[in-house]
Amino acid sequence: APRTETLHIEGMTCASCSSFVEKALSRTPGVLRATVNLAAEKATVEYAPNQIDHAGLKAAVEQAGYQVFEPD
Ligand code: 9UX
Repeated sequence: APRTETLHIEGMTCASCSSFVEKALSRTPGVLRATVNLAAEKATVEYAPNQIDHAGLKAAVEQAGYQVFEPD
């Protein structure tokens, strides 16, 4: 079954940034749906856990040029 995860993304300063991250996540294999809220600095990602995991989602964001904030 699909899972939904919220990622805290840092470094997005305009609507083009959030649009870019949204597209990057949406094109990532295993991602079913991704929406990014610029003001909230959050991405909501629905994904297939047998195809991608949290680390993979984080890597996709980082490859797009942004950071994922991970609280300790
Ligand atoms: Mo907006 Mo983001 O001009 O890297 S696209 S700041």
